[in-house]
Amino acid sequence: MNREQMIEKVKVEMPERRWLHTQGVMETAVVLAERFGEDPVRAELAAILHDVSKYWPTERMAGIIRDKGLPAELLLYDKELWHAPVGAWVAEHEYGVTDAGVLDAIRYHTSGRRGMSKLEKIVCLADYMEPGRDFPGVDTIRELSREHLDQALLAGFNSTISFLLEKGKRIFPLTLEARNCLLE
Ligand code: DGI
Ligand code: FE
Ligand code: FE
Ligand code: FE
Repeated sequence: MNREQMIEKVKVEMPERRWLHTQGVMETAVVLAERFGEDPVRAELAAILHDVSKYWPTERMAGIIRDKGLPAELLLYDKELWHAPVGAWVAEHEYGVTDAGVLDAIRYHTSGRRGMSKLEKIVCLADYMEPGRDFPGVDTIRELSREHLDQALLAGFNSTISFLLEKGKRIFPLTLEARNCLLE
């Protein structure tokens, strides 16, 4: 499947506003890739597909997690986390993506993980700071991203963890590990 075909297929999976977000992540990921020395084509590909299953019914995502051998532990944490690993599965099996690094960038774009690759960091950070995002601290993240990939991403994880604490929600272990790893 070529880029244009992928875009047409992804667009109809989501409402207009989420497609606008996806375009923002695509543009931002390309800029960050050029800035920090990653392949912009791979960064854009991961960005196109990163939220592909975001609007799937919960049961459809849970079905993929159960039936395709994704980590069952996910089912114990916030449903918001599920679309990332499910998206990686969909990218591979419905869009024919074979680049394991791109699949991992999709898989870990929400949670992060210990020892993230540069591509994973770029997609996760682009998701935090694309132009349509507006949350307390986003401008600090954008500012940090001019020079410091890790510090910008750390600020992103800090903001997510604070948000989850405030809401009294569970925190997925990979997010804590991703943050701790950036502080090592
Ligand atoms: O899909 P997006 O909205 O573009 O962004 P995302 O994939 O980063 O999803 C973020 C949502 O996931 C946000 O509302 C917080 C929620 N979430 C729930 N539990 C966790 C979590 N995010 C992280 N990183 N870690 C969690 O444990
Ligand atoms: Fe997402
Ligand atoms: Fe994210
Ligand atoms: Fe996103």
